[in-house]
Amino acid sequence: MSLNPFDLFDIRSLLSEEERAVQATVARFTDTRVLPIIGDAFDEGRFPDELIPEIAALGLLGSSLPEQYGGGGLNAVSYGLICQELERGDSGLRSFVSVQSSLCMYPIYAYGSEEQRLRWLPDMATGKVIGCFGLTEAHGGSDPAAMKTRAVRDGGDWLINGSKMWITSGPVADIAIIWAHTEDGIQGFVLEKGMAGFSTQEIKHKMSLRASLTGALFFDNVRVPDRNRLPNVQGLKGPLGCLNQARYGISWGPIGAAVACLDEALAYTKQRVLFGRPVAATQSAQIKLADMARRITTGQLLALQLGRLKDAGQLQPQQVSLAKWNNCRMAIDIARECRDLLGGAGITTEHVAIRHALNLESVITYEGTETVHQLVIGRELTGINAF
Ligand code: TGC
Ligand code: FAD
Repeated sequence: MSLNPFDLFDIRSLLSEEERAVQATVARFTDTRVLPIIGDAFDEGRFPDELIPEIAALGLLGSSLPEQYGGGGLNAVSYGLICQELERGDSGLRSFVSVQSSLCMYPIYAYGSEEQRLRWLPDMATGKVIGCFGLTEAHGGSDPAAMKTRAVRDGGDWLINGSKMWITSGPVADIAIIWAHTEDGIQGFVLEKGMAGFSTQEIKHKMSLRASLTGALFFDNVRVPDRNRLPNVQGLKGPLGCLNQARYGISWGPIGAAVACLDEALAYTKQRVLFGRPVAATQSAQIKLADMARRITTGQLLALQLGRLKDAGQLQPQQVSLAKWNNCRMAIDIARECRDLLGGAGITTEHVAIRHALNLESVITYEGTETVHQLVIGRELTGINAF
C-alpha cells in the first residue's frame, strides 16, 4: 500500500471525527473557491473580499469562541487545521482569518466586558464587522514596549495620539484594536471607523501577501469613550497574549503552503523530461523532494502536539515560538526549493511556488521575526535575556 505523500505518518488517523470534518470542509472551500481565483488576486494586488461571506458561513471567524458570542466552539486542533487548509490556498486569506479571530475577536472575548463582547463579537463572526490589530509601530515592531502611541484620560474619554504600521486589514477594517501607553501601562482600545482624527492609508508596492490588505493607522487626538477600552488587561502581556493565539495558528498555516508547493513540484518533475528522463528520476530531485516530505512530516507532528497541549490548557508561549519558527522556516525553504525545481516556469504565478515563497517572507517576519523566536528559546534555555 503506498503512503499519502502529504501525510506520510498518517496524522489524519490521530484526528477526531470532528477535526477531520473541519479539515475536509475547509479543504473543499480552498480547492473550489480559493485556488481558481487566488493567482489573479495576487497578481492584481487585490484582497478577495467576495470570499468573506462564505468564510463566515463556514464558521471560520472566531471558530474557537463560545457559540453564545457567534463562535464555533471548536478546539485548538480544529483551528490549526483551518489555518493549514486556508494557507494551502494563500497566506493572505489565512492572515485575514488569523487577524479577525485571534487578534481581534480573542482580545474582545478575553479582555473585554460582557457588554463589549455582545456588542462586537456576533457581528464579527458573520463578517459584518471586520477588525484589525494595531501593535506594531514604524520605528521597530520587534520591540512593542517602545511604542510611542499614547492614550491620555480626558474626563470620561481618552485622547489617543500616535500611529501604527503594517496593519493587516487596516485599510478596510470597521474596528481597530489598538495598543497604547497610558499612565497605568499599556492598554487596549477599540477604535471605530469614522472616529474623528482616526485615518488609515494602504501600503502599496508589496511583493508579498499581495492578496491581503496592509495599512498604516494614524491617530490625531482621537477621542475614544472609556466604554471602548478593554478593561480586563494592562501591560504588554495583553497584546502578547493575543499574539500567542495568532502565532499558534501560524504554526499550522505554513504546513499548507508547503504541501501546495510539494504537490506542484512532484507533478512537475514527474512530467518534465530532461536528458531523456523525468527530472523526478534524478537522484538530486528525489533527495530534495524526500527532504521536503521529511520536513513537512516533522512540522505536522509538531503542530499537532502543540494543538493537543493547547487543548489540554498546558501550552507555553515558548513552545509556540519554537513551532512558529520551525514551521515558517520549513515552509519558506520548501517553497524556494520547489520554485527552483520548476526552473523558469517557477518564476510566474501560473505556478504556486513563487507566490507561496513570497508570501512566506511576510509570515516568517510578522508575529515575531525568526530571530525574535530564536531569542525566546535562547532565553528559555540559558535564563539570559539577549534581546
Ligand atoms: P517580556 O519582559 O518578555 O514580557 C512582558 C510581559 O509580557 C508577558 N509575556 C507574555 N504574555 C503572553 N504571551 C507571551 N508570549 C508573552 N511573552 C511575554 C510577560 O510575562 C510579561 O508580563 P508581566 O506581567 O511580567 O509584565 O517582554 P520583552 O519586552 O522582553 O519582549 C519580549 C519579546 C521580544 C518576545 C516581545 O516583545 C515580542 O514578542 N516581540 C515581537 C513583537 C511581535 O510579534 N509583534 C507582532 C505584531 S502583530 C502581527 O504581526 C500580526 S500579523 C497579522 C497576520 O497574521 O496577518
Ligand atoms: P524590526 O523589529 O525593525 O526588525 C528588523 C530586524 O532586526 C529583523 O531581522 C529582526 O529579526 C532583527 N532584530 C530585532 N530585534 C533583534 C535583536 N534583539 N537581536 C537581533 N536582531 C534583532 N503588526 C501588527 O501589529 N498588526 C498587523 O496586523 C500586522 N500585519 C503585518 C502584515 C505584514 C504583511 C507585515 C510584513 C507585517 C505585519 N505586522 C503587523 C508587523 C510585524 O509584526 C512586524 O513587521 C514584525 O514584528 C517585525 O517588526 P519590524 O518590521 O519593525 O522589524
